[in-house]
Amino acid sequence: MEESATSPLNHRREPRVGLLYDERMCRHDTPNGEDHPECPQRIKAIWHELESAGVTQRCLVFGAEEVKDSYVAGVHTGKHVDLIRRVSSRQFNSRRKKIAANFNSIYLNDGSSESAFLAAGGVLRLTEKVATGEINSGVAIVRPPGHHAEHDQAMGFCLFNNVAVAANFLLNHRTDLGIKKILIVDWDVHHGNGTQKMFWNDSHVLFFSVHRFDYGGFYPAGDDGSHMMIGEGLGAGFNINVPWEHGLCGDADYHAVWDHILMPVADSYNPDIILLSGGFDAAMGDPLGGCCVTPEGYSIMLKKLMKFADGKIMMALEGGYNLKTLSKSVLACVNTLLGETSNFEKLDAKPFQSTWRVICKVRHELSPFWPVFSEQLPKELFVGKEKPLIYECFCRVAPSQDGSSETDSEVELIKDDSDGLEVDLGRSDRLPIDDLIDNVTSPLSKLNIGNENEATSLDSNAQSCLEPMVMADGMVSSAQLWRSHLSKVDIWYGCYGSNMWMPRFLCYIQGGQAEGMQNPCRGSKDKTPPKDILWKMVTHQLFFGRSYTKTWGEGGVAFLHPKTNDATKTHVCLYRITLEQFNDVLLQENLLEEDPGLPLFDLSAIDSVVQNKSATPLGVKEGWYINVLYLGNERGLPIITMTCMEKDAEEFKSGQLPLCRPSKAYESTLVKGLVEGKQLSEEEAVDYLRKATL
Ligand code: X5A
Ligand code: ZN
Repeated sequence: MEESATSPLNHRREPRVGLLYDERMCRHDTPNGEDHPECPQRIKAIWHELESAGVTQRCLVFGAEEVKDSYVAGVHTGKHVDLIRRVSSRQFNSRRKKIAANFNSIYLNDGSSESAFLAAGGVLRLTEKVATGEINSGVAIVRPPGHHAEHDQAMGFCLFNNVAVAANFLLNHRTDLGIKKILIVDWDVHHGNGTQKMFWNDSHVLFFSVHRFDYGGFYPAGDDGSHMMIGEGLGAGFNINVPWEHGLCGDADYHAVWDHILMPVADSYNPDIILLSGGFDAAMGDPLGGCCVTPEGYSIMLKKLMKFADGKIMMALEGGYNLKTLSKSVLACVNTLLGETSNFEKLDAKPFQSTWRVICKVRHELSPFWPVFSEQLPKELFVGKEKPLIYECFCRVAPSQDGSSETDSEVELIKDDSDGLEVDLGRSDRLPIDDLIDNVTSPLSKLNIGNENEATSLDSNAQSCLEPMVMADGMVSSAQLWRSHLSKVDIWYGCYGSNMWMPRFLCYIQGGQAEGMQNPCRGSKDKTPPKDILWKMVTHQLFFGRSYTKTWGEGGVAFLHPKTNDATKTHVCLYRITLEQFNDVLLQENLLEEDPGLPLFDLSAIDSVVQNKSATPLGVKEGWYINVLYLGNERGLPIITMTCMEKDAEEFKSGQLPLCRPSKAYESTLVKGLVEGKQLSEEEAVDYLRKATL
């Protein structure tokens, strides 16, 4: 870097930052003026913000030129390039809407084609300038965005994959520049599915994406964004996904991922240039993202990236739909590239517990490829590991300082301290309450795209979202949030007693009373029947204990000895249900009457039962079936069951607790289960149950 020693003030010369902007990219719009979040105003608002702040004068400003077809064809099919080339022409007037509707979340008008070629061309030229050293870094304020576009199709508001076109250009058309390793960082709130696929087998491009995933429920839904997607062939280990389990992630969560995943890997990879898929829809207040990143948060992330590749960074705009936070965030990024060194207040907010879980999963998955990931993370990082998850947060409307109206009031996220643990005011991301509720509940519901298929999928999406209850005292309970999350996780529930008989088990799911039962069940909140049924033998002893139960009257009921014993084999019927349903079964098995508002058995409990083979539900001390056992896994999902505590089993054995034959009604329920489940004949089943004893 040149130091101007002759300058009277001995100022370090400002880095050369290129800005690319071209109003012609505003011509891409909805065909009949319908509202759409990906609107022309987005780039106008950014440009206006940069001008008002006076930063455009400190940068080198470039207009866009249309990309050559041949460069786009490096990552897209010729057919797709031709279609986008021609789709805005008059000959396509009558077919254009239909073509757009055939893609997922795409609109097209007579300006789309030009915008798409300018966006890709702009990103390509600015990237080239960074690569040659003409500028130190660049920001391409372009639209339509690119990272969802796949080799043969437009998708998710994206027509061409602008960043992928530029990366391919450097690697295959400007080999003279000596760029052999490109790091693509995608911090748009959505997964960069298009970019991932284009460089899936390529070790010259390390693709890193951090995005909201919601167990595959967030756009672009499915498994593509999972942490398991690490690339293949020569590209194995060169695709890194960091999938958030939920919304509300903010600076602390992103910085934790930067510090413990992206920085170490960038250090090892040592890229020649960084291309940033800079979407700003993870920004606080974004109508689609539901996350909480601040402009300072983005600055810090960018600053950390500037340590690599000699600061050669080209940022291309992707999403970002709140015009205010979008333009403030881009301004913060440009200032950062210009070398601004304002000291941000030390952010003392803590990452979510789920963030540590995600970080550990990603590091584990990629540790065969990146030795730094094999290092153990310092234990202090996990302070409060046993502390509540996001759904145990409450959002409280704090009385405003000056007593002004409700709309001015601010929201604080605090954790429920009813268990006497410290109240965590760390996450004091401040948001207007309406935004907060909207962002958590309906990240997609405001979208209305002129596409029938999309409309239905949006509806069902909105439905599956949680509905926090606003309570009388102004508390907003996110008690329903845990249901929404755990409803997306499947497990196998292993049954060895009356639940082996499907009609009896269905009472726990759908409510009601099956033959032989003396009481009805209330059922689960989610009445969906099991998605699959399997049978398995386990090496735990089956026995009958207790002498009376509310459901079956006189007689013993089935237990599994919590310890394995290779000499005994027990039939277990596995139902594939959701973790939410498992929680409801756990409640009913233990006759816990009230909905606890919190899950008894959450994802960390699953982690712990898999690791330790046994776990007890959160906060439950009493109950006959509070010992959750891990019985192995089937098709990648854990098999769990519930039985008595080990000390109870010992007491049954020693006679302190009564062992007792089952009643006729109970026994015949188990026989029906084994017979209808095609495991045993009636005689065999009777014999099998008679032999079951401690
Ligand atoms: C670039 C981008 C989002 C698409 C959401 C579609 N696309 N529902 O942010
Ligand atoms: Zn996005």
